Amino acid sequence: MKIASIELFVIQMPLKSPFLTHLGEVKDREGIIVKITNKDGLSGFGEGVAFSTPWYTEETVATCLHMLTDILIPLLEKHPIKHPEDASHLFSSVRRNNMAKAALETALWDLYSKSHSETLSKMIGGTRTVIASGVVVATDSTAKALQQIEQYLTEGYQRIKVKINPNQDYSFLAEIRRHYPDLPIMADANSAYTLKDIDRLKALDDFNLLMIEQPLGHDDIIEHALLQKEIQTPICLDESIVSFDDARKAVEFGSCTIINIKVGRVGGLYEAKRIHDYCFEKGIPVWCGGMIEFGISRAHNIALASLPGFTIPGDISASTRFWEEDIISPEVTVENGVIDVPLNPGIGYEINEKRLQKILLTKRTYPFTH
Ligand code: OSB
Ligand code: MG
Repeated sequence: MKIASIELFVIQMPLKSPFLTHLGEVKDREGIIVKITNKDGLSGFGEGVAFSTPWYTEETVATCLHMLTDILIPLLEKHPIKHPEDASHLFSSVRRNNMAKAALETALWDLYSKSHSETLSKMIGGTRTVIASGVVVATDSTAKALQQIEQYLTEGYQRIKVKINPNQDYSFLAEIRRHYPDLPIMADANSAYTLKDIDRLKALDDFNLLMIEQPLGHDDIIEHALLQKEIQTPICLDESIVSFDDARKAVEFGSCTIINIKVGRVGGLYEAKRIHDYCFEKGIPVWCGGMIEFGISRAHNIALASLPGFTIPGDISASTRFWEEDIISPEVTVENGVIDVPLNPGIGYEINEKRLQKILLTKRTYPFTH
């Protein structure tokens, strides 16, 4: 892969409405767009999905910029690669910083697929032509949650995820269930509980949830295994799984029976696919998580979710879920609960340059000299 230059665009866009969890509120989404151009003039795109502050993982936009600029881009310039998988191996000499690694690695996958005139989906082994779409309701008001669910169901979403915490769980879910007895619902706690809350968590078995996501510590797999023995609701891990080995250990240990795979959290598409392949073999269902992302990461998620083991609708919603106008063209749309896997090479969407310019904060260019 003969790289001519790498460009980093730092962007910021307001959300249509704030995204609220017990950890805080996201109102404005800052992010990093990576553009890698090869000597033939083809460009691949990736997205750094870290937030402005380290509330979800330890990375931030600023740490990602540092890692990209001072460590990962120089590493890639020094060690030319033939395939995106080589980048994954190359970056393994750097501890963690998975979202920074994924931002580059995913751009390399897009570029590699485009240079082979192949869709990213096919390039990574995808088999689906459409993927099932789910959406997240993140508010602290039951009335607003019910309103949003109603709206999302009319837009065709197949599955609803709600955010829960000890101040918003049993009666909140009871009210939603009362209105929607048969709706596929899951609950994401983002580590809001400890094992002391075991009775609260047991009580949630009443609601026939598809799963409860990350109830305990963000880096725990031990206590989740103890909890899973006590509750009927399947446990799904999100934050705790940052590598293939984490996934393997969590499955072997009984810490979860479902895994949320996020490309950024695990350091790229190669690692995401390895986790998928392992889970597929073990019969562990997986689904694709979301990061309140812009269109580029959304497109990478669509390709990932086209792999055969993604049997549960993921947090992959339409561009309009968060944005007045996305940075890709066409935008991601949901029809009858599904998103079409694009047929054009690479991620299959064009960049909306005008929109990108409008929300641009800073841009840096790194020409490769050899
Ligand atoms: O825990 O899944 C999560 C968004 C930001 C950070 C963490 C999480 C989320 C979501 C997904 O819940 C939202 C989305 O992009 O649809
Ligand atoms: Mg989650």
